[in-house]
Amino acid sequence: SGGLVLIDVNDKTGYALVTLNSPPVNSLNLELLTAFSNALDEVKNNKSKGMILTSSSPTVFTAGLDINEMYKPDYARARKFWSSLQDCWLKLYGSSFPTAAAINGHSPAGGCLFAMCCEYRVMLPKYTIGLNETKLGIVAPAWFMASMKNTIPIRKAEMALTLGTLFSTEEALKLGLVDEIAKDKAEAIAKCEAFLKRYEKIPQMARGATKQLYRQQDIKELESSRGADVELFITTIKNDKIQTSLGRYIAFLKWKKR
Ligand code: CO8
Repeated sequence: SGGLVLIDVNDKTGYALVTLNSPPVNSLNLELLTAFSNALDEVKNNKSKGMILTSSSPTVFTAGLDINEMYKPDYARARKFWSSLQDCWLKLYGSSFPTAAAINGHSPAGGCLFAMCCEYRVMLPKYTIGLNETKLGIVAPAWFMASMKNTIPIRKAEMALTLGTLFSTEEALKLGLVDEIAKDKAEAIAKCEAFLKRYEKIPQMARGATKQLYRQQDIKELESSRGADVELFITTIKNDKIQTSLGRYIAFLKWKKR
């Protein structure tokens, strides 16, 4: 149905299923990020016991940031865009409620970022996931890196980032970038529910505070430098070489479709 982000709270479990619903590939533009940020507020306010993040696309979790927001952009809009991405990361990575991702398709760049912000990842076979920014000639910000360091061994993270590796589901499992593989979306959601259920015996306050304390340093670093981080983004995308890379990448995506 209509909304860019669908929220469906399961009355039995108390978990909110949050579905990114911007066809064809859930590329994260300003509108989708704003809707997602609002959805995260709603899940917090409706006191859901946990959240499962997934996609309505049959083959793509999300294609990451919408490259059109970075290629020859309107700079006022680009500032809002980056700030809304910061909002989403701060809210998702820093949420007190438990989170899991049912990764039912490809999950490059920003898709991998959101998946890594969750505390558990279940992925369908034969898709790809990773922070592939260097392959586009761009640099993942430090807070993207922080989420990866929080997920996989630190040396593997450095190599994955510098190489811009997109891992297959099976490689991602071996690496610990995903926790389980599921044969289809329903099974992925069920496995996420089973993960969230493990917290039912743990006092909520202690659980949430522990998660937030564990992630506090990363959160604080961005919170204290949000304005500078926006300006760094703007300076970066103003660079001619980066514009050329992004333009080439868009052309490549169109070419590979033929
Ligand atoms: N942004 C904008 N449009 C996109 C994007 C995207 N990220 N991804 C796909 N599209 C478009 C395609 O161009 C195509 O458009 P059209 O129909 O007009 O030709 C349409 O969506 C469908 O795409 P595909 O035909 O490619 O669909 P497939 O199902 O074959 O493949 C994939 C899906 C695997 C997701 C593939 O589209 C893909 O690889 N996309 C690019 C993914 C990617 O590398 N994203 C990186 C984005 S950068 C990022 O997220 C972090 C940046 C950090 C900022 C750093 C500071 C500068």
